[in-house]
Order: sequence, then structure tokens, then C-alpha cells
Amino acid sequence: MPPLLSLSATSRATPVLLLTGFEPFGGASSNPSQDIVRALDGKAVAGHRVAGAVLPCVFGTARRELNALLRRHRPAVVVCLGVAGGRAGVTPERVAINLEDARIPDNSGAQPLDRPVIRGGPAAYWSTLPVKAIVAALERHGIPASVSHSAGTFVCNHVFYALMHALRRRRVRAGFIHVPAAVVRPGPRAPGLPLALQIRAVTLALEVSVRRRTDLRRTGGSEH
Ligand code: PCA
Repeated sequence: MPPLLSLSATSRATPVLLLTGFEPFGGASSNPSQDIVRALDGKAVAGHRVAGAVLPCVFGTARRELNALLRRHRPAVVVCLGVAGGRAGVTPERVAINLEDARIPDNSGAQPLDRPVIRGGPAAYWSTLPVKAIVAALERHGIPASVSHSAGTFVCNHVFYALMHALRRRRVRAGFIHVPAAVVRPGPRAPGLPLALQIRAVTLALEVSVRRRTDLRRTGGSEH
């Protein structure tokens, strides 16, 4: 069938943007990062095809699945998502650290303490996404956002560190963004953002990640 043939020829030529999220964890029944990935899987963003995948919230397995996705898709850009309940806005992470110290068990019941993600790896890797430009773009659209300097020490940081380690010798822009809880009516007692706004925010973040090779020079630091 000619249309199918030409479709597969186009999709092979189109660079892939790998977008991952996480399954629910810690007793929750949903995870907005999973819902965002499902909404954007297969979509076109800035000349790239989004390949979405949901990772298990399990140390080790998540890292192996991520590495398999990198081998399968050979992506041009990678953005991993996870939820950070309690945060009010969207927070691109600046740094992944070589540490696992789980406050709660992962979805397999494992709870590593004071263990490196990769034995012998450097203490940290920087995100190669334009984190400040992403924040600026979100703010321009009225979406609360800030640069974060800690992705924690649970499975999100584990995946973020493993991602940057896997790509350390490759010119593939990659990083991690924490999204807040999905709430219908955000307020001081219910920090978070509606899911539809989060999908829009991540779409904007992906566009900026594809288009900007260098970050903006603007304030984005914090005192604590
Ligand atoms: N958030 C957790 C793990 C999975 C997720 O979505 C974290 O921040 O580590």
C-alpha cells in the first residue's frame, strides 16, 4: 500500500524526541507524568516525532528500560518527566546526583540507602536542556515554573543520572522536568496545576528544548 510505505519512510527520516514519564508510586492511583506522556506520544513537536514511554517506578528496572529506549529510538532530544507532589509549578531540573537514598520503597519494595546510581561515576551531571529558557517560555504563557537544583534521591534522580551518564559522550540534548500534582483547582492547600495546563507546559518545554541550543542568561538560582 503506497500511503503506508511513504508514511514509514517519512517517520524514519523524522528525528525522534524521546519523552518518558512514570507509573504511579507510593500508593497513588495516578501520576500526571504518565498522563502527559500518553497525551503527547506520536505527536509532532518542532519537526520531531514524540516517542512516549512510561517507566516503572523501580530502581534498576527503570534505568534498564531507559537504556533500551535510547538504543531503540536513537533520539535527537530526550526529556524525562516525573511528578514532584508539593511543588506549585513546573520545575526543569538542573543537576542529577550520583546518589540513591529512598525515603519510601519503590514499586518493587526496594529502598536503597546511600548508594550510588553508578559506582565510580562522577558526583553529578548537568542537564543539557536550556532550563532557564524553558522557565522563561512557561512564564510568558502564565504557567508557574522555576529552575530546580535538586531532583531528589529517589527513582526520578536515578533515571535522570542514568540518562546523562548514558549520553555523556553524545551530542543529544537531554534532561529531566518535574511536574506538580494534577489538581483541578490549585490553591495554597492544593499545590499543583490542572493536567491540561501541564500538557501545554510540557509541549512548550519540548519546543524550547528542540529549538534552543544554548540557554538564556537570566536569573534562575535560589538561596535554598
Ligand atoms: N516521581 C518520583 C519517582 C517517580 C515520579 O514520578 C521522584 O520524584 O523520584
